[in-house]
Amino acid sequence: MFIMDTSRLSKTIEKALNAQMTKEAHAAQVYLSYAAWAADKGFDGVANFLFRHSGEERNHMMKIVEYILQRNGKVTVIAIPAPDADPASLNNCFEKVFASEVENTKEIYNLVDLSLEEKDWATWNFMQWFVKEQIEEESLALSLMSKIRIAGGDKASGDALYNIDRDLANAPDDAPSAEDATTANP
Ligand code: OFO
Repeated sequence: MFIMDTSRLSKTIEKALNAQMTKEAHAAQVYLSYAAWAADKGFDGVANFLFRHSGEERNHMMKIVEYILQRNGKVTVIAIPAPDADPASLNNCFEKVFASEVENTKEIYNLVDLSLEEKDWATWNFMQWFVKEQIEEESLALSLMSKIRIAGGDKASGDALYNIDRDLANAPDDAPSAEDATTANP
């Protein structure tokens, strides 16, 4: 009997989306581990910021799960690789956050490339949300790095670290987007 294939994703795209779903779950674990590290070191503001960010990464994972299901593809949940070692300092923590965002951006670009190659415009369009999100996430990570660099990097004083920690407790989850800027409100 002929059984119609109702999946709207090619096997290659389905595999790549599942891999990206696991990568977003991994990013959530990475932020979770850095947050727990920061809380343990007494940086409660940084911890709060990173815990919130871990939740955002989990939302990204769910976004991909929902898209695969919507396209009638198969979601494959596998083990999430463990995060790497704890940061050595707050400076190192922010450097690691930036590196992990850049790494994730590369993965997202690969998926965009693949959807372009396959002319899968639905997936291409879906992935544009992630392209935009990564601009914000990289810019947020860069601003963390420059804050601590100005404060003296690994040699930042206790006072400077205290101020950074206090600021991050109330920092917004998202960096402002260039697309929303106007001349009056750059
Ligand atoms: Fe999922 O955006 Fe960061 O990594």
